[in-house]
Amino acid sequence: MNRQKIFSFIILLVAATVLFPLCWAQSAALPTTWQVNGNGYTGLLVLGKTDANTNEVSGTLLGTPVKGYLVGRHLVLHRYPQGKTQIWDGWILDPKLGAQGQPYYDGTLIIAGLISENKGQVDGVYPWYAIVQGTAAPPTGANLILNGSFEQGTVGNNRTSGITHWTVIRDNVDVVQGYWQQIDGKRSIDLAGTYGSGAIQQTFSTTPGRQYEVSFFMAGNPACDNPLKQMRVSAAGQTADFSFDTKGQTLGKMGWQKKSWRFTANAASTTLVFENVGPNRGCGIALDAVSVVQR
Ligand SMILES: [Ca+2]
Repeated sequence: MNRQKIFSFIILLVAATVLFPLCWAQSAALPTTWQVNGNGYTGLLVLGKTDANTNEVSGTLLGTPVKGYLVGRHLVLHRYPQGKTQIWDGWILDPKLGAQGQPYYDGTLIIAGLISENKGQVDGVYPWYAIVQGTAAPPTGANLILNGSFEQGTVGNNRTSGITHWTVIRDNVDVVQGYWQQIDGKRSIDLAGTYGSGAIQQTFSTTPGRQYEVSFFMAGNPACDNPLKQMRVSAAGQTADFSFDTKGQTLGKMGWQKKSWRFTANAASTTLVFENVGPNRGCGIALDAVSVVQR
């Protein structure tokens, strides 16, 4: 590199340093909803407002609350899935100010960066990316629930977080594979796990004031307990009760029924809860194929 080129490069660097924050300040507001798609992670990143004094930003990432910092275009988010610590460290890029990375994208604003896992000892660093959707609302008809068919995770008795993207919030539930007649894929849930009466939940991004339709398949474990199984579904402070009579049903003929229920969101994220209710402990409501769609 000759002197003139070095000089030009320094001028460019200084100009970029000065202009970068100005351009950023003058640019349109940062989109709040991003579609995450990379390294096995699919779902939404919803960013809240950045604190102008501290640069702190919070939001939800793949349905779980996250906190972090947004300094200029540098975004760092901390996430705690299943007892681990993840740091999502990325840059917001666009074609005009895309000097931070290779402009391999088609002009869409993106976040590109790394995920590192566990504090201090980095177990793995993976490239990731998120593509902006352009609107706060996900595409109509998209299922907002991840692993709604319970096919990912640990089979058998689950007390905490063995079911990918779901959290067991009370007692325990069973992920059933091969035991009874399935309705969607290879696995489904018995909401009353071994000697328990459990509850599971998942959080996802919503638009306040919008209506959402929850759909699922329901049956009951006919092998023990009172034949009448009961369940409460709740979201955004609204609830609905469901029951299923296993009289006449067998493990080979479960009698799965499709059910749906609507609620209205009152916040930027909503937690959907399925809980087994009533006296049954061990053989409760069977649940599968959960979906939530914005109406
Ligand atoms: Ca399933």
